[in-house]
Amino acid sequence: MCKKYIVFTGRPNAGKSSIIREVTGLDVATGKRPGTTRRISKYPLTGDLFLVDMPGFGRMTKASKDSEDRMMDQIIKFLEFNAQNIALAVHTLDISTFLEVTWRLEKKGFVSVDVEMVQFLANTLCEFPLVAANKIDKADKDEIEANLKELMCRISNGHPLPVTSYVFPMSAKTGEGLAALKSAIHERLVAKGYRTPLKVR
Ligand SMILES: Nc1nc2c(ncn2[C@@H]2O[C@H](COP(=O)(O)OP(=O)(O)OP(=O)(O)O)[C@@H](O)[C@H]2O)c(=O)[nH]1
Ligand SMILES: [Mg+2]
Repeated sequence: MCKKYIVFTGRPNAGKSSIIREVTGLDVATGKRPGTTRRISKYPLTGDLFLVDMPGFGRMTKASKDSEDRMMDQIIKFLEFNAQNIALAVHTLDISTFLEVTWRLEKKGFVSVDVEMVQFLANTLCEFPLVAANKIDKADKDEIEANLKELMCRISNGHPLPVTSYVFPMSAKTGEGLAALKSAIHERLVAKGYRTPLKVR
């Protein structure tokens, strides 16, 4: 059997595991501190389909630079090696702090890790990933709107597709926007001929 994967990527603490719990019902570990998911964790769904909960990548307060680099390396290798067998990628980010974090990085001459990862996934998988713009409950509406606008502007850089249909503002905590993401995952899997494991209304 050739395994097929639904992968969730994102920085530490973005809410990957929380979204996986809500969307699939899988009992994956979540935690208040960054670095809860420590290895590439695969969970069987239906048939040959597996869900992959990735560790977070990017700066973590307690991790050494070496272990962060090693983790990023493992994630990149997994994605490149399995590109043909990735049924779907969902990149998760904390939209409530997106601009603040992005500006801080840009001042130092770096590109947002989230923007880089979305573009890396689009290039490696030859398909734009779904983007879960999580934690909308953590800032007011205007701030979230401004952050979403900047996110879309940055990730669509040179991309001809209308990214609005790929970005899902949501909160794993309140459940807002979760149904839209779940439907999009379901629809993409069905379109590719997978027997979908998700129960959508
Ligand atoms: N306010 C708020 N908190 C959230 C939301 N989603 C997740 N959290 C919280 O954020 C923290 C991190 O959630 P996880 O799901 O463990 O995040 P993760 O991306 O899997 O983190 P790592 O495994 O460390 O990479 C937990 O305390 C969650 O309860 C959200 O939409 N809103
Ligand atoms: Mg996790």
